[in-house]
Amino acid sequence: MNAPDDRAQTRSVHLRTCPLCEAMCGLEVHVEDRQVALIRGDRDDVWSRGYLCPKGTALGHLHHDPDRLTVPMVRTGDAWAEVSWDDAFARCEELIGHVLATYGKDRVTAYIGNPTAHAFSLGRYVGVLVGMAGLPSVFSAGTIDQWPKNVSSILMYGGMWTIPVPDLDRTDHLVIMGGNPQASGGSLLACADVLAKLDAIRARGGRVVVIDPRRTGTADHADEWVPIVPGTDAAFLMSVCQVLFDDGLVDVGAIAPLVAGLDDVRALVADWTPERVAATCGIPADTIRRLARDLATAPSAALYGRIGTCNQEFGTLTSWLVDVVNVLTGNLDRPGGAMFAKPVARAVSTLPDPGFADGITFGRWTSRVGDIPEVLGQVPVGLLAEEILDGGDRSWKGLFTIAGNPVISSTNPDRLDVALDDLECMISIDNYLNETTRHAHVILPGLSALEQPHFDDLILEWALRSVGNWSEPVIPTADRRPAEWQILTILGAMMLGLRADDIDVQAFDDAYFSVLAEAWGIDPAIALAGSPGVGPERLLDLQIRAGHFGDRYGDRPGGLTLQSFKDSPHGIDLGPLVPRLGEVLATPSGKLELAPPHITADLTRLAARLEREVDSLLLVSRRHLRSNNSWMHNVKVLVRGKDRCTLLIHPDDAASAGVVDGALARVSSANGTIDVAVEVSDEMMPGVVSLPHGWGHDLAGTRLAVARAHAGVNNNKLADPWSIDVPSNNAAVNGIPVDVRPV
Ligand SMILES: Nc1nc2c(c(=O)[nH]1)N[C@H]1C(S)=C(S)[C@@H](COP(=O)(O)OP(=O)(O)OC[C@H]3O[C@@H](n4cnc5c(=O)[nH]c(N)nc54)[C@H](O)[C@@H]3O)O[C@H]1N2
Ligand SMILES: Nc1nc2c(c(=O)[nH]1)N[C@H]1C(S)=C(S)[C@@H](COP(=O)(O)OP(=O)(O)OC[C@H]3O[C@@H](n4cnc5c(=O)[nH]c(N)nc54)[C@H](O)[C@@H]3O)O[C@H]1N2
Ligand code: SF4
Ligand SMILES: [Mo]
Repeated sequence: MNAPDDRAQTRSVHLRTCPLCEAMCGLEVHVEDRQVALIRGDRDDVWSRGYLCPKGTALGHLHHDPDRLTVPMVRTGDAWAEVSWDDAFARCEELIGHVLATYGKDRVTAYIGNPTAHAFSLGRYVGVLVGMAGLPSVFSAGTIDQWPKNVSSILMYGGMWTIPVPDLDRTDHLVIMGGNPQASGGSLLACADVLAKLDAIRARGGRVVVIDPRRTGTADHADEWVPIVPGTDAAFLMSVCQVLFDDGLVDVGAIAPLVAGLDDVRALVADWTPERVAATCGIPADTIRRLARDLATAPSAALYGRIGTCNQEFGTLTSWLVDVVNVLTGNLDRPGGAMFAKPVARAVSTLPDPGFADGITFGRWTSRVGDIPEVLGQVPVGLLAEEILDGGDRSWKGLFTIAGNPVISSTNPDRLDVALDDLECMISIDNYLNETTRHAHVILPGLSALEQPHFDDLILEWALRSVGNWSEPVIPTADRRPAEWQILTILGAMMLGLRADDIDVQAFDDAYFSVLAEAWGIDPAIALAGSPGVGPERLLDLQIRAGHFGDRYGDRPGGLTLQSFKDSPHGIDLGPLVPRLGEVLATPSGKLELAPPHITADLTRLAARLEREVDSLLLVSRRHLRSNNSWMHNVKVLVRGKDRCTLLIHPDDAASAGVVDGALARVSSANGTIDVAVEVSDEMMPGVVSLPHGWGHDLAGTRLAVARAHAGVNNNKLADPWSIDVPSNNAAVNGIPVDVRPV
């Protein structure tokens, strides 16, 4: 757009997709003299129609944050120096050269953080660093997030990102378990303004149910809130399936010829009656029966589970059962049910893993400490600290962190805080000197969101519609700083033993581009000739042209190219979800595997849970609309107002514990103790308390002035790093037994 408006000659208005969450809101960014003057929703955006949240308006504050790094930082002892890019890369070369010569590349790993999935250049190129460097394995925020869903998806459908999304626009009945889109904006469910969709379901006569230990802001938009004991969702869903079979309500519908394992499921759930699980889940048996029947008898229904169903003891079983229920009730792959998105561009991260060519296997190697079998190439993120400190002659000596802050976000934070100082080469690609990057030898900052183009990648795999939106940079960088894709390529090449001066970024990029073209069935020579340039923008052209709606470089005349999106500044909408299970299935059998043995084997562990008495309070996590994991607490407008890092507790529990609203409570688990302000509220079910994650900014040596003044406490100090969902290696940070008492 870039049209000057009438208020000031120097004011320009730019359209830009917000990269902060999966809602992908279209924004209008007003800029005056290189300063963001105003951000508001773009009412003509084909996807978000003007919707935005307070974080979207913070993009300007993030860009102008005086604490945001814009030049590389090199640490010597406790002293940081701002250096030139040449000097920073020279130091990286020295550090990498040292670990390679002394230990070899098998002692180098990476931690990949959440913004990677949202960033234009990071998301498309993080695999370049990992692949070129030949890292033996990596850690990521994924194992304290959605790994269980990745496991159930790859085993059921053949792709770890083949994740069905609830068709909010057409469903008659929606059940949300362990997700709070009022705060999160929706997750593994890309939709702008989920709450409006919930209101619309009810307005057209449908029903919305929220199953959560907390009566959330989302529950306020539902017909019914069903409190559940944390970590017992799988037991609940087993009994839902039992009712469906017992009542003769199972009808898989049109996908029946594609489904394998229905009889196995019938046998597995047979003795999971509602009466058997009711006390454990805290849900009466007749309520379970009613919820099951409602799902089966609604004209269409979708069951949706998110992080509360993943970051827990039985994450994989629950993630699997959510899909099983959608299948049994005939709601998988039909309008109004749970469907697979048809993205406008191919996602780099959905390429099949060559390691699974002969079938999907886990446990190909085990963790360097504790012998935990890998799952989808990762072991629990909480073990990173242990593997640095106690890995013996296999301990990690080199670490890249890429847009991640595990000292706050991961379990085992105190040990990690110590462990990172043991590294001989730690290089962070990050925009802040924070709790994690303060341990780095070098920090290489990326561009701010407003300095780079944007077009989502992975998130489009679970978007409610087939849409795409191209954003030009809003405030191009004044200096010639490398973008993150260049940084990743250079570091990858250094891991190959190349010297900074000898690295030909274009040549590596041509090679990467060609590999992807080939994988998507396009002749690399034709693609290279048809998409000139370099980097993620060129790659995006390939992703679009090789995709479902693309022109395939002339083979499909009239198909889309990147230029199509550049010509449509408010985005292109290619319609709602369409049934496409047959097209997405990539399992070895070619069928939807309804009862994967890797998952069902875990039912013995679940059965044992029914025998376990719980007599302490259980701690769960929560999010807030004005916060984003650990890294946006440095934005003044977002943290002002009342303290958000509080312990939510039911009035009865507060009375028994002797704690009062506003006063400090001491919360202890088997792993740690923190002191935190109490917020008494009947929005918590009795027996469960809640803390947000992402806080604890009081550590020395960071450059986060605002966050430090609103430090809060780190709830992950209470988590046990060895407490995991076994089939996925995902952290079980929901359902931690804690003791609460006055300070
Ligand atoms: N107890 C508990 N713990 C949790 C969770 C929970 O629910 N409960 N949730 C988990 C979840 S779902 C996640 S995803 C993880 C998040 O875990 P992380 O990804 O490790 O943490 P973030 O706070 O997202 O850290 C993001 C980092 O990226 C940097 N950054 C931001 N934007 C950019 C960019 O554009 N480029 C670069 N190079 N750097 C950037 C920030 O400065 C920050 O250092 O936390 C997990 N931890
Ligand atoms: N504003 C904001 N938006 C965000 C983020 C953020 O930090 N802030 N983070 C982003 C990221 S990285 C992610 S992964 C998504 C997550 O998106 P969501 O999954 O929507 O995350 P939450 O808002 O934490 O909601 C999780 C809910 O699970 C409930 N819960 C906890 N344990 C259990 C359990 O055992 N069973 C059940 N049924 N419920 C349980 C909690 O009470 C909470 O209401 O949000 C993304 N969006
Ligand atoms: S909901 Fe907020 S944070 Fe998420 S994309 Fe929209 S404006 Fe950005
Ligand atoms: Mo996440």
